[in-house]
Amino acid sequence: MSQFLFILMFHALLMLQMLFIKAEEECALSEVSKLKEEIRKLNNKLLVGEWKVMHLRNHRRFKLLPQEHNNTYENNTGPLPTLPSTVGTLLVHDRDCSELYDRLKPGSGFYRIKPKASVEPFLVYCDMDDGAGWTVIQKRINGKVHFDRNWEDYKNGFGNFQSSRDEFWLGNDHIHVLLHDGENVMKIDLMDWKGQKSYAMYDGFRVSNETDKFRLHYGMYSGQAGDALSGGANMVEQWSASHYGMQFSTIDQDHDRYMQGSCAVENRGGWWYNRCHAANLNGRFYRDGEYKAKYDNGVVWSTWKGLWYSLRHTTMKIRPSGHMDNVGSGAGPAE
Ligand SMILES: [Ca+2]
Repeated sequence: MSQFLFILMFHALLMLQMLFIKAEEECALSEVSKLKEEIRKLNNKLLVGEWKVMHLRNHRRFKLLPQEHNNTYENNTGPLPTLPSTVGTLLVHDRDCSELYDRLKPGSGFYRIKPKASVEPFLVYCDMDDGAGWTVIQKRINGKVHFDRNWEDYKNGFGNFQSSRDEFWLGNDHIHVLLHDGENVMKIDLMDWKGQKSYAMYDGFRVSNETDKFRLHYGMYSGQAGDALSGGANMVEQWSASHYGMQFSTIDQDHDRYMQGSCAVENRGGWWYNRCHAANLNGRFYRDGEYKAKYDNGVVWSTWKGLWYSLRHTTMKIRPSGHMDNVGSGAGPAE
């Protein structure tokens, strides 16, 4: 009997031990699954973080520049920001390149500016070699960047912002905010394929906001290349090609006055098209000057070289009218 009891107790103990081990295993398994869930959440956070950094880079709200690249004053005055959270907190930001020029008189290069308190700082190329501080909004120099882009690209800006030979469109939102306050001048520097330079200037240059489709306004023309923005010399040309008061159009948003089609699609660029243009600085980059195509879709300033000549270099740059003391060298894009 006592032997039977002993066997029974032994089995009971064995059962208890097994139950205990099973409970421990279950406990460990739930711990493991909890840990796995934590890892999954952290992985998600990491992915979201990476996506945010990529998004910020793409929209140039901050930019990592190589250390050896020393033509920005930020490199000379302190460490480069490496995280988006440092933007706007560590550095002094000027409203535009003219304010930076007045404050520090640095050389031409890329700098962060902050035109308005409510706007995140963004990177611009400052042309400091043509009288004073010009904020460059467009540059064509080698045809490496395609300009037949959609509305979002033209709104946010595209191209490269690292070397003086980089091509870009600063972005309609940025251009609008740069021009929101006071009177501004726009200077357009042009160069043909023989190295000949010319320029056009407009005072009272304004671009409305996205609600009004970035509509273009400007005042008096001056310069050497002719008033192509107003459509040329005669009334018929002006009726069809003046860019004054036009809304911005891109390949996916047609706000032009050409009822039969889309000027942006025909002319391969985003611009203030009418029916369609006498100036098409965001057009297709042809490498030989004179070109043949179905449409006059080159990089065109018609009052200087005609509709069938595509320019080699173009720069569009702006600054407040108050900085007019030493302007109009006609030097063109700095090389
Ligand atoms: Ca149309």
